[in-house]
Amino acid sequence: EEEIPEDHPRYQDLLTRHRIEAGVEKGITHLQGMHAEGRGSAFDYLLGEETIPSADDAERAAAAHLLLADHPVLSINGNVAALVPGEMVELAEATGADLEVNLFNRTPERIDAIVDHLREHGADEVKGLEADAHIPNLDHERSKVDADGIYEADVVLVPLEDGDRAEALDEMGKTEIVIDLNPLSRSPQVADVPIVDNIIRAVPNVTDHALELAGADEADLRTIVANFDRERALEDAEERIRSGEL
Ligand code: PTJ
Repeated sequence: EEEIPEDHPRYQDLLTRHRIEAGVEKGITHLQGMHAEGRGSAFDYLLGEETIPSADDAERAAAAHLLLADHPVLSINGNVAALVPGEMVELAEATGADLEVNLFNRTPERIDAIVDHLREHGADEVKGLEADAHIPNLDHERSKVDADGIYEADVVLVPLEDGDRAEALDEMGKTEIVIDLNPLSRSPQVADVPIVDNIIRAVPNVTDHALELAGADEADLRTIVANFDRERALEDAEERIRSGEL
């Protein structure tokens, strides 16, 4: 990371790419994670590589949902662990959420490597090792979750999630917060709160909102949740991408 000069015009993008490569080398990130990163990077370029106002609204609504939840869980996959491990730990602390490693391409080796990596970044307890429950309507390996984690959570944050799993979680009746740079992908389309922003910017911003809202009344948090318009958030992002205005 030291080798990239900070004033390079594509600094953040290069840093992101480098972190994904390091994640693959460390056994944390799946090779498919590099393709996912490439797609994300293209959408971020079209968005102007900044948090658009409707994404900031979504990030505030996400913070309110997490603070209102009885049992919020933040899901971690190989890309999330490589890109924002410490930031996810901070968000969990700010909102009282649990962290759960939940992989699309599940192997015991990657689960262990990611749990260790999160612990190195300050996590205390990390769920995902038990895998003693299943998300209904998904094939066996891809449905594994912890019974006292994602399975019983009322609010879940699933960044860079696969569309089938996002749909299945939605069908379970969970309040779903998705971070995904592609507003047309199925996961943000089924989310209660679609955050169309780079996870690198999104997670610290959700944490900032959560810290700012920590002392707010329940009624105020409920107002933030009720006023958030998911359709508009998706339309705004798509318009921005199609406009070609950078
Ligand atoms: O670690 P695993 O085994 O759980 O696998 C994780 C990946 C991401 C490989 C897996 O879930 C996958 O293949 O996902 P997809 O279907 O490629 O979807 C990833 C989505 O995340 C795409 O819509 C990308 O545009 C988006 N994306 C990629 N990088 C970022 C991003 N969104 C926000 N921030 C990013 N940095």
